[in-house]
Amino acid sequence: SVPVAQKQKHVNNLLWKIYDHLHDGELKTIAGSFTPEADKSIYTDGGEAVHHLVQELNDHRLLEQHHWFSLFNERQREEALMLFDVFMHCKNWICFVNNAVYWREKMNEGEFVYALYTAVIHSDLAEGVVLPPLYEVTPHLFTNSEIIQKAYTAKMTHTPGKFHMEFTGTKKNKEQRVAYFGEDIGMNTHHVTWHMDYPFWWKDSYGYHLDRKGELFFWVHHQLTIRFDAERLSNWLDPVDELHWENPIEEGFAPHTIYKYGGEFPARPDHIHFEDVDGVARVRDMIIMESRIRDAIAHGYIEADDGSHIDIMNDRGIDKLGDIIESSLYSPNRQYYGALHNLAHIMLGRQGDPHGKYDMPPGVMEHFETATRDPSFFRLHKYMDNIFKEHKDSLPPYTREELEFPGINAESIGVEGELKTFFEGYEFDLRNAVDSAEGIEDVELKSHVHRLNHHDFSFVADITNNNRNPVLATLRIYLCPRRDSNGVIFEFDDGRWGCIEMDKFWRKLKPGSNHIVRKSSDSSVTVPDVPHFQTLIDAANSGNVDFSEHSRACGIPNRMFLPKGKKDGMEFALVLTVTDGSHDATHDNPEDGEHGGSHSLCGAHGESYPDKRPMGYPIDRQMPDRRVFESVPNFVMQIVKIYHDESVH
Ligand code: CUO
Repeated sequence: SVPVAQKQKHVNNLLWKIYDHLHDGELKTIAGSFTPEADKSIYTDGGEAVHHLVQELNDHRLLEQHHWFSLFNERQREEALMLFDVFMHCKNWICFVNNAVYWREKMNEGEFVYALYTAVIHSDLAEGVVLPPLYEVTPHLFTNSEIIQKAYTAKMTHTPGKFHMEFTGTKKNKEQRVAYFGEDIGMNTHHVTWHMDYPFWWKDSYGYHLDRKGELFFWVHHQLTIRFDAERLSNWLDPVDELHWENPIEEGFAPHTIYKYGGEFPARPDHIHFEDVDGVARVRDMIIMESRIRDAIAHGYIEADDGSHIDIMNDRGIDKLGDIIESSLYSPNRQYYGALHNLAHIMLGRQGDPHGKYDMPPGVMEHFETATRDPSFFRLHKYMDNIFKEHKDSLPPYTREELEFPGINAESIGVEGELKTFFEGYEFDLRNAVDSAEGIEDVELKSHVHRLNHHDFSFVADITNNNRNPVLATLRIYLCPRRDSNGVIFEFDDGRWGCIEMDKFWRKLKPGSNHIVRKSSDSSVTVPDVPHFQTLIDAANSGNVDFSEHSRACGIPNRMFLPKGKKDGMEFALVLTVTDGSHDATHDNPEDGEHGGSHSLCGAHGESYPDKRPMGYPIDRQMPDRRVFESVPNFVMQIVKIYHDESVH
């Protein structure tokens, strides 16, 4: 079998300068004589998947190279998935890499990158391989056109350069104050990776079931939405309002981003009304889908395509709702409920040219890499979040018995160290943004960005176990903005929906008092920075590729763990709930494993979700009587302040 350092090297070289011919001589040699269908015994399906793709190639049906790619384009997605299917049916790495080299030269580059990323994530053959950060593979989707143009000039004049990337827009646009969130390269990596970990096109025949995929869709986007609202509050802005099909979109957007091939991303003026989009959907269709979904919530059941009713008035209802709203292939009735979310992305992406009069390429909303740059992303997701909330609010509040943990007293929750945010400079590599020109050597090209970070700290908790025996406990920590943009304290039931999940972990509690310290860097919602592409190249060349902490790129960047504070402090309620781990935990000995670092938002790769409770428990359901929450001895709350250091580090 092939050592992982070798595989890493292959993946690096396949992705380096994706728009150029393969540089790596070794890869070219191993694939030099490769014909995909020559030996069908290298595939688990007898070569069926690859036969399909070869036919498309021979019939000249495949999308050309040097053309934009969007996952939301049905035909383009179909082609990318044909290649994904080939990778997933390879019996060994040699088959995988040979096909990669072969199809890299034949297929559209965007399709190829997408197929390779998703296959490396989902195939056992690629275990241990770390994917380079997409912002250093396809930088066009993560930086603005001004930077790209400067990089080209620098390359042609052979002058190394570092270019300062500004956030899109001007001070005249209030939205610019929070652009650091929607345009953060790490946040975008989290978002695009989540959609690769949990693709809407996933079928279990690829090898396994994606546990609670629909519920994760709700939860990961709910967390994005309320994190964005928390950032807005710290910047003196109101929370996002939901969009609606019959109302103006309000914010326009000028993306200042450019495709490698395909021109500028289209812009959209302020205050326009939704228009039907030719070949996609009518506004009327969107309203019908929405009302069918709202009816399902009101009735408490979904109508499956075989006419049966699926009860959603329980903990699992949210998972089914997520499936129908996104919609994924897990949806029990795509015919009837449609694809509200996916179509909405396209609808929003096309509002600048709804009838295709100007032959514009897809908008930023039509790529998961770029979607959060557009303020309408958060309006769209707030709209869907409110539909999910309608369902959650239709469930009965938790009873005292469902919240209690007999014998357990949560005495205190607090912080060791200071909750302090700041902006810092960070550089990433732009060399892959520009073409290799004959006779012109690579020069150093970097983009310099400002990004949010915070000082390290720990959560500290004291818990008394009055039972005679040790118990396994699930600790959940939430951080909830305390005041609205006018400084008024949130009503309890409004405030709880805005709670940010900070951590979830398991501990054995011995009888008596337990002092628990949990480092901010250990959080179950975050991941560290993805290693630079160059770091991965150097590591593979030296044969030293232990990147175990980077096994996944899905997760909020740890430096954005804390929402930005204010100079004089911004108030949050810090909430700890301690519940019975022997009831909650899916896996044995959950206190030993971390299930891949970011399991709260991204699950445990290929396994069942580690926590049996609904995501967001216990603040996911309405709480008409706050006294229940306050009187349960295993819950505790503390007001904390997050400060912001205004000097840039
Ligand atoms: Cu992640 Cu709309 O689902 O972008």
